[in-house]
Amino acid sequence: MPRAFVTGITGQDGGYLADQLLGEGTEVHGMVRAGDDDAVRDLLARTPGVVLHDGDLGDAEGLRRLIADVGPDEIYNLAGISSVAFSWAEPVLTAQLSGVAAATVLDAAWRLQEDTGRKVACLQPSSAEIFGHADSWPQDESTPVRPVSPYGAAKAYAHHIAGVYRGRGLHVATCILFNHESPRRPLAFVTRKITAAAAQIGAEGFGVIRLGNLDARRDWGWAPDYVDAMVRSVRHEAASDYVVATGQTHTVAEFAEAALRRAGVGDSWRDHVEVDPEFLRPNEAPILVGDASKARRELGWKPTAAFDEVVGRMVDHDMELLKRGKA
Ligand code: GDR
Repeated sequence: MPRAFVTGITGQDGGYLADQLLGEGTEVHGMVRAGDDDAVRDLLARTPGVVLHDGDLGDAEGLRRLIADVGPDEIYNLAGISSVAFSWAEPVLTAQLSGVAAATVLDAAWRLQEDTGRKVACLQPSSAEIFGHADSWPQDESTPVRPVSPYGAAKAYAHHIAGVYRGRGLHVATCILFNHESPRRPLAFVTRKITAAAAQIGAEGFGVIRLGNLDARRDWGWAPDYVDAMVRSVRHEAASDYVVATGQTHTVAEFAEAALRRAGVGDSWRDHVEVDPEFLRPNEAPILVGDASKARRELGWKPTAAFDEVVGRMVDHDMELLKRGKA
């Protein structure tokens, strides 16, 4: 039975990854931070089969020891700062956890492979944010890396160091993930912020969603699909970079409209959206949309849910939470 080691296992993607890997018979080990008790409880309730280990991305020596002790066949490095907005407030921490820590993980994997003579296959989740103000779209694996946010810069470093270790003989795949959503998305991200508020407005008939840039265009997919691409790329015979995206782009305003309509607000949806400068970022890409042809061709991957379904599932979930008094 293959053994996987997952950092960031308590996050949205980590949870779906644990589900998928356990479901297909992989032994799953996850690293959790001390004090993350609520997230650990939720994870164990959903996926009781995971084996958890205390660890911290910031503790390079401890992480190295943990990877050597667990001795995985596959490593998924999902931990780090995932909020682009937060990265503007904490650029150094973001560089450490979403950038430099990738070198620690990959170096530990490489040493494990050297010591045991067994293949260790790794997944580094890259981000569409590495493209920043791209000159063209859709973006693909050949689009120049030119980030415009601290998060994007950190992920660009991690993307490049993944290539470095691939060149050293380690199987390191990167999935260049465009936005991917689900009911498990925290409220800090625009989609869940909108769907949770839309459900509330739909139920009460009043209320306003305060948002930042309504014109930003993003490519929103269904998170479990993106996790499936990660597993496929780790298990593919050759390691490579893969854009993972739907190829469809919508503005934040269109997301809000779709969510509010789904919640039953109808044509008056515009009355429930306001721009609040607090949520504007110092700089960001106007349009991110990905061309996942290479993942389709080489991995046999394709998205299973389009924009309307993603919005619908999230709003329905938030309406259900409200009904059960759990919002
Ligand atoms: P993003 O996700 O930064 O694209 O990163 P987020 O949902 O935070 O923002 C998407 C777009 O919405 C605009 N926006 C707002 N964003 C937030 N959070 N809150 C608001 O009120 C708001 N109003 C407008 C943003 O400016 C942005 O344009 C996600 C994360 O999952 C990353 O980890 C991942 O790498 C990238 O997607 C691809």
